[in-house]
Amino acid sequence: MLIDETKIKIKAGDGGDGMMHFYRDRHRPKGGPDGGNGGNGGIVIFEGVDDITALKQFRFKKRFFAENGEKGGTNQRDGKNGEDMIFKIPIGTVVNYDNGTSVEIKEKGEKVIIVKGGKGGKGNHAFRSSINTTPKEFEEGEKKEWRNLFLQLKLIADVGLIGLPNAGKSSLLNELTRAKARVANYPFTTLEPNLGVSAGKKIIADIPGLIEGASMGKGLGFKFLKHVERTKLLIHCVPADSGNPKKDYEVIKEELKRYSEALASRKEIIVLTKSDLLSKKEIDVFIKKIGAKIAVSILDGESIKKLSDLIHKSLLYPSLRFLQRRTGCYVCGRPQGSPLQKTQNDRLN
Ligand SMILES: Nc1nc2c(ncn2[C@@H]2O[C@H](COP(=O)(O)OP(=O)(O)OP(=O)(O)O)[C@@H](O)[C@H]2O)c(=O)[nH]1
Ligand SMILES: [Mg+2]
Repeated sequence: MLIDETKIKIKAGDGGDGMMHFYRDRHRPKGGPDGGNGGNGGIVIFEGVDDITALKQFRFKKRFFAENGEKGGTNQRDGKNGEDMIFKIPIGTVVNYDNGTSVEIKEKGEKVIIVKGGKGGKGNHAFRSSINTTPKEFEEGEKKEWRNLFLQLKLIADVGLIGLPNAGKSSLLNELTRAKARVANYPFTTLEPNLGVSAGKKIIADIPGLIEGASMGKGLGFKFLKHVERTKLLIHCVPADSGNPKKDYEVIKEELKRYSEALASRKEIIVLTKSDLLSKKEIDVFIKKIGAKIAVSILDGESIKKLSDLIHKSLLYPSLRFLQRRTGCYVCGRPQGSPLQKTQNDRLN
C-alpha cells in the first residue's frame, strides 16, 4: 500500500544549559569563571529521495525527537551538540506545519531543515568582562516544542494517464516505459499510482481509474488526482470497447473540473485505446466523436511509437495558452512587440 499522506509529531533537540562554575585547585583557590556553553539541540532534516514508497517509515511510528544538546562542563568545556535526525522523504512531498505554513521537498539529495534545534545556553565563562570578572550568570538552553506535521506526497511526473477503469491506462504505461504495472480485465486493477520513465526520460504516472461521482467518494474517490496535479500533459484514455465514448470522456472531464479547474484545463491528448478491436472505418468515426488525436493498441508497436513521439513533441512545445499567459499576447502567444508578433497581427488585420 502506497502511503501518500500521513501525520507525524516531531521535536527538535533542546539546547543544553550553560554551566556556572569557577576554577578551583590547590594553587588557585580563587580561579576565574570556567563554565562552558551548552550544546545545540539536534535538527530534524528531510532529505529528498526518488523512492515514492519512502513515507512507509511513518506507517506505525509517528513520534520522533532529536537528541538534546548536553549541558556545558567545567574547565570551559562546551556540551556536545545533539545528533541531527535525517529522514529520507520522497521528492514531491509537501510538509504542512501546524501553523499553516508549508515547505516542499523538491529535489533528490536536497536537504531541508524541518525543525531547527534549540540553541545551547552560554556558560558563565562567556559572561566575564573587565568590570565583571566573577560572573554568576549563565543561560538555560532553548527548549523546543512538539510540532505536528502533515506530509502529503504529490508525485512529480511529466505526464499523467487518466481515464475510466479498464481503459487500458496501465497497459499503455507498460508499453511506453519499462514499468510492470498490473493489468487485468476488470475495473480497479490499479489501486495505487504507478510510475514509469519513458525512452525520452519523461516520468509518466498511471493512476487508478475514475468513475462518475468520484468527487463524492465513489469508486476509489478522486484523491489520486493529486498525483497528476503537477503534470504538464494528460493522456486521456478512451477505450474502443466503450459503449458511449463521448459520455466516458465527459465524465472524466467533469471529475477533473470538480478537483481543480487548473487540472481540467491542462494540456491533454485524447487517445483511443484498444484500437485493434475496431475496423479502420470505425476508428475514424470514433476519433471524430471524441476528438481523439491518435488511436493506439498495445498489439501495434507502430501506434505506441507514434504516441510516444506525440507525447515528447507536446512536452517540447508548451501550449499556446501557456505562451499567451507568459508573454501577455492573447493572439499568437509571442512576446509583445516582437517582429513575429507584428507579422501575425498584420495578417489578422
Ligand atoms: N485488445 C486490447 N486489449 C487491451 C489493450 N490495452 C489494454 N487491454 C486490455 O484491457 C484490460 C484493462 O487494461 P488495464 O491496462 O488494466 O486498464 P486500466 O485502465 O489500467 O484499468 P484500471 O487499473 O482498472 O483502471 C486488460 O485486460 C488489458 O489486457 C489493447 O490495446 N487491446
Ligand atoms: Mg490500471
